[in-house]
Amino acid sequence: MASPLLWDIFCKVIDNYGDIGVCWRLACQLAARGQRVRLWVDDANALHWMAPQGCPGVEVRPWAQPLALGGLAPSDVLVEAFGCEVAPEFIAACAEWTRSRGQNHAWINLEYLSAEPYVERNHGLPSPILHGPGTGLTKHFFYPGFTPRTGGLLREPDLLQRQAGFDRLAWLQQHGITPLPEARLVSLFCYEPPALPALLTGLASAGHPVQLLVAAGRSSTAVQTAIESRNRLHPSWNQRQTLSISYLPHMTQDDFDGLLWACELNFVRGEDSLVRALWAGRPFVWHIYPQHDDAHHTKLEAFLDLIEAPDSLRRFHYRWNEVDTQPLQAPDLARWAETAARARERLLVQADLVSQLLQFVARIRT
Ligand code: TRH
Repeated sequence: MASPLLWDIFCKVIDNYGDIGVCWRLACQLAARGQRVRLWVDDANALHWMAPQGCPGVEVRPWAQPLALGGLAPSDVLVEAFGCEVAPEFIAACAEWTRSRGQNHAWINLEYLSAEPYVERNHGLPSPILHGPGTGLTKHFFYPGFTPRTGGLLREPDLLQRQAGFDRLAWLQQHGITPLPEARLVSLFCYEPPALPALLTGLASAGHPVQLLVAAGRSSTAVQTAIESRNRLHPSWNQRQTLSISYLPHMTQDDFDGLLWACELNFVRGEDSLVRALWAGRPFVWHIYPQHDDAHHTKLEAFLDLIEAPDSLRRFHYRWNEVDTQPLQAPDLARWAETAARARERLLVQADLVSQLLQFVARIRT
């Protein structure tokens, strides 16, 4: 077995929880395979609830300006998450380590997740640095993805075991959630979809009780706003109280998994929770991170093609993500469950991201 490496992961929190969520998972999964990791982050606040337990082998360091590099042990790999532009003084140090040790310092640019075809074309491409503090180094692009010619998805080696041992009722009880008789449990993690009031009305008139578990943060605020507007415009929208709503506190990443495994339908968003919903294998709806030029519509389409989404799931996604303004139809859980199970099965065959990254780094360092 190759000797463990020292990794520096750089993470800039742009907004939301995805940047740090992905970097934390990556750091922990590397550490679980014997690697040592320094995670440099400009805002570590979310880690207080996402991972209060920390992780052996991962050291969280503040990405201050300038970086405190005095006496820093030379590392072997630099991961620049989502093109976050690593501090020039650190890149200069990497160039110096390469010169002094005569061994390549691997520099990885970890990209955003997409199912679009350019991912396969660009995955693994080198970009030699010809100017500036990193002159002589080569940056490599590493694209997560859903197909064998990409870097794969983050997945812990013990995921299936953990899932098999998951005790749904105990988990719900531990989180103060009492399942109502006959009720469907639905989790909601989203931004501010304009179709949210329509979703709530739809769930309230579904013909069976629904328990909606709303994630902390923007999702909670969005639901409260939507309810106020419903109450104002249609005071009787949930008169029979068939829809009950609970607002969840911020949970650890492990508990967030538990939430997705416990529910019959999961609304997820961004990048990391989408991957977790895929591993959960339950019907899901994705709120894609919106981009100004609507580039996310193409990204959404590529993903829906990838999972071979049936018509009902496509139409739901189009409305949820403002691709169109058609009325929101009721979820078709039976069909969507088949789609989710098939996607999961196919993706589980693929090597996970950390296994692929370790091999890739070993190759480019020689
Ligand atoms: O928070 P997000 O919307 O993050 C987004 C996306 O990553 C997007 O691509 C990126 O450009 C933008 O941030 C800056 O959604 P995402 O990616 O699902 O990340 C959420 C993380 O938060 C995920 O790791 C799960 C975690 N989480 C918890 O651990 N506990 C919780 O209670 C909640 C609500 C989330």
